[in-house]
Amino acid sequence: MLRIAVIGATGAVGRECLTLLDGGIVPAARVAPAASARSAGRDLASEWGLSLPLAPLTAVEDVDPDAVDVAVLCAGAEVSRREAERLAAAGVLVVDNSSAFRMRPDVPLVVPQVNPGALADRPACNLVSNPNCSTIQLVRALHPLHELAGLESVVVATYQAASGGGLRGLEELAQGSSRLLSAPGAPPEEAGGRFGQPLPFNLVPEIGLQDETGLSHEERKLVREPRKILGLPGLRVAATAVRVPVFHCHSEAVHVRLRRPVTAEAVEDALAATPGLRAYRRSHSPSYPMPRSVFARSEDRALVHVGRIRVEPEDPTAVALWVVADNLRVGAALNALQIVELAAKQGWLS
Ligand code: 2RA
Repeated sequence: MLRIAVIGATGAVGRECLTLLDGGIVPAARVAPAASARSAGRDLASEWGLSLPLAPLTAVEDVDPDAVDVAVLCAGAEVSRREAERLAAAGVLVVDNSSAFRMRPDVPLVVPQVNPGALADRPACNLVSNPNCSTIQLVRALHPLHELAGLESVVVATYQAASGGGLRGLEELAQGSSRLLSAPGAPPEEAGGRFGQPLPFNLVPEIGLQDETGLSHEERKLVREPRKILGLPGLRVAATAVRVPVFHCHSEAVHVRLRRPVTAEAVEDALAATPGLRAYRRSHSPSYPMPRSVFARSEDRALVHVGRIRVEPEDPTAVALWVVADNLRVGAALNALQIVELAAKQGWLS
């Protein structure tokens, strides 16, 4: 049984981790939640009705590496940069949710359903990076297509929920929406806030700052991370990431060019045969998932949902998909804990 620290426990992803651990996803002897010093001492088990063996919440800086086998970091890149290497150097396996180490060559970037081999051995640096939420659902949909007919190129447009901006993002969408509905004639809100622009009844085609090429931070992740996870350094990826006024679940319109021709039936069968995916065949009604339908049931929040499956009649190497997943669960907490589960199965975790 493992001793697991969840750092950033009071945030949206951290709370998701505790909920999953409470459900027994990883047999944990002891779970030590940590967050900012102002939250220290909170009894999250009674606050949130959890039954797992939960230690009292401590400040991140006070996490004792000798009392922990694994640390799951869900507190943002700044905390990760400050704490991850301290804990890793002391022998703790660190699973980091931030973008801090993802592209470091010596740090495995892992989606257990796609590249489990990346964890065949314990990384010498004791660091494992959890990919970005929109990357995880994308590669889990792309992988069966790559197995079926080889990936040539990908074009993806994402429609990302407010929960990607954490508890503050959810609050800003809720409060801003009710304000707008109660005063429709009010002047438009100023730019700024969690998403840089007002989100209620709006679309914000910029998630993170743009670089000199015009690519946003989120789009750079969508271009670079799949190449590392799929082991396809030359994979061409074009991405547009949009924040949408949806509370939970990211959606993605994906257009793929394959190396070999396929039929829609073969694509549906490949997706349907993939563990952890739910394929919506063209004969289904509806033949597509939606954020609210995915978030409505707990078992669906653990799956990647793929619908609107199309093969271009005049080009059977061109496939289109609509992919929806819970970004806090599939796209963060669940993948991170599945990494812990995989590491434990490999036998090199104490
Ligand atoms: C977002 N993927 O959706 C980013 C970070 N969670 O905001």
